[in-house]
Amino acid sequence: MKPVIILSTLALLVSAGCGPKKNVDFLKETEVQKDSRMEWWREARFGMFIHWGLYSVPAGEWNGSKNHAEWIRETAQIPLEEYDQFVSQFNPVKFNAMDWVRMAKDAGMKYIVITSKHHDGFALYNSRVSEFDIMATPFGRDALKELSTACKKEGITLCFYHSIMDWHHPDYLPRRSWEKTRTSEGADFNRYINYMKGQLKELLTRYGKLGVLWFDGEWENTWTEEYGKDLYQYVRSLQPDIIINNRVTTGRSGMAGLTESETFGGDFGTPEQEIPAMGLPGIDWESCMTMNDHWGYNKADKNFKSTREILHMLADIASKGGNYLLNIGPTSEGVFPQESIDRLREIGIWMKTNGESIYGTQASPFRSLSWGRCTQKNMTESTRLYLHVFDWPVDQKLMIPGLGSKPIRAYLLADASQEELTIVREGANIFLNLPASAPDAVNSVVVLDIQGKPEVYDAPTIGAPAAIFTDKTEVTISKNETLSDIHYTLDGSEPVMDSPKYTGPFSLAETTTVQAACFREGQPVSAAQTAVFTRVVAEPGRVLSQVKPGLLYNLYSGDWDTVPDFNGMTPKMTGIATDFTLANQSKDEKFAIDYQGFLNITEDGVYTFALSSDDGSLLYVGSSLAINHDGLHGATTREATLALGKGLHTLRISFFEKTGGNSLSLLWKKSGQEFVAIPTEAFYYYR
Ligand code: FHN
Repeated sequence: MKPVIILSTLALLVSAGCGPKKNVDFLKETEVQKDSRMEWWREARFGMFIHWGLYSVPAGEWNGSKNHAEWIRETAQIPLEEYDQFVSQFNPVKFNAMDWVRMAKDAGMKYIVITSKHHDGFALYNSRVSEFDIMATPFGRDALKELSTACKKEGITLCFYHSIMDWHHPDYLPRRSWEKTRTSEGADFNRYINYMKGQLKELLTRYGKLGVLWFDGEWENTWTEEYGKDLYQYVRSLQPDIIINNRVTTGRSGMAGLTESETFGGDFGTPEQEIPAMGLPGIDWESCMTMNDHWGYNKADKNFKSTREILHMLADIASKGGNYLLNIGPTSEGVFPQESIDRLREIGIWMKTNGESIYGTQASPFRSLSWGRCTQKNMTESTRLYLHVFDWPVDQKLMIPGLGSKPIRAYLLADASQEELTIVREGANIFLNLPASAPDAVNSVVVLDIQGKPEVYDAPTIGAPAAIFTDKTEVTISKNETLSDIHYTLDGSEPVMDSPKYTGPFSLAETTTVQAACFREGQPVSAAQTAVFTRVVAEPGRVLSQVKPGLLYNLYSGDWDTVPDFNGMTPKMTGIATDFTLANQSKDEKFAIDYQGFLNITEDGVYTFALSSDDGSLLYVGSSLAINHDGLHGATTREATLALGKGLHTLRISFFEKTGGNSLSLLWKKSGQEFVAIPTEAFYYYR
């Protein structure tokens, strides 16, 4: 039996030898110091996430349900003593750290973030402060020590994911809501923090120089920003150059993963399963994503992203200045799923030729490119643009819109001879003449060197509260530089220098096509932008007597992949709803709900609806299907804009949940206002 050391705070400080560095406030680091610390990470751009632990033993399946993974103790409500039995079953005899590290390296990944401890509390390494660790399994080897050795040999930076939330340690609070018999009597959260610091000290002093401490599980009400700042200082005191993500503290904005600028947010933001729509200049962030639909191994989950999708995401993320952390969930035998191995190999082939267009690059100088993405590198007297062409132009002419800079040369990155491509300027745009066939079927990179820093004139943005209006609307045209002037037309023709100069918002009372472009010194310097604003007649509302407040709902049980046809089906439950909480029962699975009634519009106008759901949903308003958000997906949103007259409009929301998390929400806004939940008093039904 290994002696388990219970560390008091004092003992903790003494046992750390030198103990945390005294009187160093790492929160007061200068920008120059942070830039130096972040340099390798900003250069790397691409890393491997690994979720591995006891949960790989059940492999996602429990009592007939097959959609679990690393959360299985929670989602299947497995009592502690039952879950602990996985310790005696965890024996990854095929584990080979060097195989894993070489697959990451050959895929072009520069760092590995592996779960030293996930929410279940199991330590994937030899911990002296816990018996709930890998040394208690038949495997009996320190996997992280072997990984550390392999990473050092292969020049891959080793990083640890460590969960603040711990479903196993007696001092962690809160307990799981369903753990009715597992008392929290005597639990001491501060003692848990010392325990967690004890494990972090082991990880930070016995596995060599680490790149990142990737915290997670920071969202429960026992964790605070002060605890987070203290933990940040503690970790940095043991490895001053280590990088720590924003989940060390409590400011993260959900899965969007970024922290409001005024609050402490660690060293980088952590969007999860998503990519910020636009680049975030000056902000370090990393999108972490699964390769299929689960972080931990799920043997039934064959929904793997294609290599094409992954490579496009890699280019998209890099073009926005972010890092891509792509996840692998190894099996209980200690091997990567074959689907993951295949994709890593294909990614590596692309990276071997094109890695230069990802590593150490900065965000694109263009707001958007119709044919792909752009990354850039500052050179001494010039800038190197990497044009990631997803859609090879049929006419072999690649248009770079609004680039005012003087081009120097262009060539295919895959062409070792760097044979120059001809460059032609046509007004605001530059065209590169390309060969007939693309060097890569997924993403062909064209290098364009330009003089100095990029001078880009994005097409102006033409905006109004909505694309439709019932009476009149106000149009605003904007741009993101101050060097040019905007000229526009209202008849759909291409604007020229003599077209009206934009001086401020203007009103429209009829359907109009607005075109606008930027001009400088008498010449067009940006592509033209077009927007159509349509005058419509609001769908009239009805006046009905005997309606009552709320929506009728029918709840059905079943296993679907899309919203079912409810005709002829017998509901399991019916009732009146004033909101959608019935669809937000995170532990329920395989059900559908059909809400029907009326929406009361008190004022003629243009309304935009935002329907969010996990899984699929349909929104009918009045006579039309307003939003089709059907299918299996995470909690995502779709919008629709409608012109509705005063009165009652038929309303129907049909929703289904297969397995995993589920949610449903319906927000609306009037033109020019913010989205809000539809007030319950706006719902009526008729029986
Ligand atoms: O709950 C975890 C989840 O299991 C997984 O580790 C992801 C990866 O970033 N993080 C949390 C969910 O946001």
